[in-house]
Order: sequence, then structure tokens, then C-alpha cells
Amino acid sequence: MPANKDFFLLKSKLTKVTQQEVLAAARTVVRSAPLFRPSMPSGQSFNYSMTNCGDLGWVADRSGYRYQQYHPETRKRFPPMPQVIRELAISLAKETGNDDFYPESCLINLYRKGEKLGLHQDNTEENKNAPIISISLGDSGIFILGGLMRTDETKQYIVQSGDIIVMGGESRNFFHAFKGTVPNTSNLLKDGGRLNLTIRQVN
Ligand code: MD6
Ligand code: FE
Repeated sequence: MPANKDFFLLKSKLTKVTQQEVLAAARTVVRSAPLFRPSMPSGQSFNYSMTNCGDLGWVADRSGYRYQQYHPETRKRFPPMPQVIRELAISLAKETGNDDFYPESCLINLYRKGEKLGLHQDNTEENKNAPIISISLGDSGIFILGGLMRTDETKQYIVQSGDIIVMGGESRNFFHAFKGTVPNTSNLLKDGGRLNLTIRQVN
């Protein structure tokens, strides 16, 4: 098995049936924790919508970025992480050399046509060593991966429904971005768009 060092893009890792199971689980989450579109600390609104499940959810507002137990709009606790998502994340972590991964949080991002996410590092988590497991569902999109510095050279990857990204080891802290979807490339989501689930051990 690979060492816990690398960035993995596991193409076509999930069968259609598993994709549908994960999608159904995500829909259940969205029913109790509706998608929201937060503001960045600058006051500018995010370009896409999101929600969470698990013990902790990632949120943003004028006072910054943080993890909390409560949905920022309903003020209810985020729903538990569905078993299918939790078990999948643990098994993907193991497969890529990360034996003690504890999924505390799953951020669910929905990108409609034209929606994107700029170059960033994931640094709200206390734990900067645990890998981040990312599941792509629905329309294909363009994922950009750089290095530890914002100015490092970047590479572009096409992510398709059922592909998995694992950012472990050094790559855990690499700059990255999502440049947008390629519309009408999947019929998994009936209204189109791309769902991205990122599962993390926050602490
Ligand atoms: C996305 N993903 O694919 C955005 N972050 O829509 C992320 O920002 C991300 O895929 C950390 C690790 C994996 C990711
Ligand atoms: Fe990220």
C-alpha cells in the first residue's frame, strides 16, 4: 500500500450503485440541514451552497471560518454522518495508508453551472495531518492542485462522478481550487450540478 504521503485521484472508484447510495444519504442530510450560502469574512457571499453532517460542520461568516455543531440558519445540530459515508471514508483512508482516520465532519458542497471555489488551503482544522477524503458526484469538474505556497505551479485534473481525491501527508496542506463544472456530463443529479463531499478529522 502507498505511504501516507501523497495526493491520490482514484478514478471511477465508486460504482453507480454506491454513487446513488451516497447521493441518497446526502439528500437525507439536506432535508434536515438545508443548503446555505454563507458570507466570507470580507462580507462577500460564497459562490456555491453548502451544508454539513457529522459531529462538526464547517461554517463561515463575518467573524471568520470555524467548525461548529449547529447549522447557522436552523440553529439545529448537524445530522449524524450517514453510515455509508463514514464507512466509505474510513476504508478509503485505510487504502491510502491512513489507518486511524476518524471522520468527524462531512462538508457537502453543491456547485451549479458557473459556480466555483478559489485557490485556498484547508486550515480551519486543528488536525493538519489527518487526510481529507473527497467524493465527487454528478457533473464533471476541474480541480486544481498546487503546492504548499500559493505561488507554486498548479496542475489541473478532471474530476468525474465516482472519483475520489485523498489529500494526505504533505498534500494535506497544498493549495487547491475548484474551477467549475462541465454542465450536462452526468445524469446522477436530476437538476444537474456537482456535489462534493469532503470528510475530515477536525481534531
Ligand atoms: C471541491 N474541494 O472539490 C472542493 N479540500 O469542490 C476542496 O476544497 C477540497 O476536494 C480539501 C481536500 C479535498 C478537496
Ligand atoms: Fe479545500
